[in-house]
Amino acid sequence: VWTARAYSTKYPQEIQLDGQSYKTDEWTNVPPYILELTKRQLHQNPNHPIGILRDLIQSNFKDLGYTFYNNFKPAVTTVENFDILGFPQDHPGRSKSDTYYLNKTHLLRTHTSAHEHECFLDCKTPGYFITADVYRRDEIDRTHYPAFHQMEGARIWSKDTPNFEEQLVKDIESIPKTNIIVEDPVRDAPTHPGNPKQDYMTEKQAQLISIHLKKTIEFLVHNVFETARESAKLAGSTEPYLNEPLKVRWVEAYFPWTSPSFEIEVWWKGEWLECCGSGIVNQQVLLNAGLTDDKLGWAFGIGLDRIAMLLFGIPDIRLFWSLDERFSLQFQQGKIATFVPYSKYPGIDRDISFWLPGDSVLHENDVMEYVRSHAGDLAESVVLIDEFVHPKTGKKSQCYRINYQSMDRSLTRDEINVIHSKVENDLVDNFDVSIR
Ligand code: FA5
Ligand code: MG
Repeated sequence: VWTARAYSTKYPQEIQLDGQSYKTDEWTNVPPYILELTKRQLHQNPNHPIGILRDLIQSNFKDLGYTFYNNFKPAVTTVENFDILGFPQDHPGRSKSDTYYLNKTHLLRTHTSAHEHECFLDCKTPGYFITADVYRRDEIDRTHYPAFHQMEGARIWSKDTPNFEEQLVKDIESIPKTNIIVEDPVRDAPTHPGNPKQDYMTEKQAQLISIHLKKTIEFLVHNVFETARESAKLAGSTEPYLNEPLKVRWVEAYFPWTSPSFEIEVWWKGEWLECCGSGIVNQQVLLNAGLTDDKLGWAFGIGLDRIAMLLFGIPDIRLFWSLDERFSLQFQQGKIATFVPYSKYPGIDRDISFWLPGDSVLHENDVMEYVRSHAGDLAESVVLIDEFVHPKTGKKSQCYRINYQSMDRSLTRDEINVIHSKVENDLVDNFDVSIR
């Protein structure tokens, strides 16, 4: 939550973005450095790892009946990002601590699902893919960045198709086979409370559509990870997992606009990685998009950045945004090359400890934001390392550890001192904390 003072000192009257002007108000919380990121469009760059990964997936699906949308602008309305999809009014995703608002009615999309409705209406093929940059206020570390990329997939049928269930079976059979191993699910999705089969389709239809969805995502994941293995082998790796079939598992999930809902996890180097949320689209969302009441289908949303980190051996998510040629010249259209680090510069840790005022509304993400506003990509990580309440005064104390590190050069103590003081001053000015 932002104080009035933070708002009035930080934001101009109007924000310009993609040829539109947005009047700022008490909801505005997009800092200038985030607006700058919207210009980068990494997924459209054919020689950038994110663009290469998008091309790879698109090429696997090019003859399977999908339209590809890659040009949606990041500013959307709260209706598109939340309401149309059935997000409850009190969903945490709507809060200012999680989402970048241009103003009360417009925000930077937090997921590609914000464009589902327009594609459902526009699309002339059975399915579509949307790739776009998405924005979330979040923690800072090697795998989290306030901007990342998602690819949305969706597929629709009409229940009025002659021999509909036989058609679904045929459509399932037309998905290319993989040798992927599917482990037992952690729990069956349809048993999740509030996540049942929808009344307007039969048990059989829901089952077949779920199978079509899962086989499609397994095919996608299989292609991407097989490419990752080949590339690792070419780079000389002899690790045993490279020769074992890929293992995945389906986990029950909940999304406001799908029912039932599933998440796939992929076993990679000894860990289950959450890759992709999905489910059978709620009929109301299809009706909201202007489709007729005979339509049914599935949707999924996959995060591209963490997968690209695995594919290209990229150790830190910030590198994707680097403008250093030692990074960008390593990647070429159609090639999955393993990133060769050009050097590792030492980081500098700085702690910041303070007492919070009694009625404090300071959120962890606010601290992250101030650090990023002053340090930009020099902020490698921000971690809340200590928190306690004074037994007598009842006052709360917090300590954050900030690691400053550059991808491209050595930092001096003096420049870090300057940045760190600015962070301290901002916290004092805007949140009335007292530095300890
Ligand atoms: C969604 O965003 C849903 N829109 C996905 C969806 C689409 C569900 C259609 C149902 C139907 P989620 O917040 O879990 O779900 O994000 C989806 C994927 O994005 C995650 O599995 C993860 O791979 C990636 N992701 C999420 N947050 C981050 C982050 N901060 N940095 C990098 N990748 C992230
Ligand atoms: Mg998730």
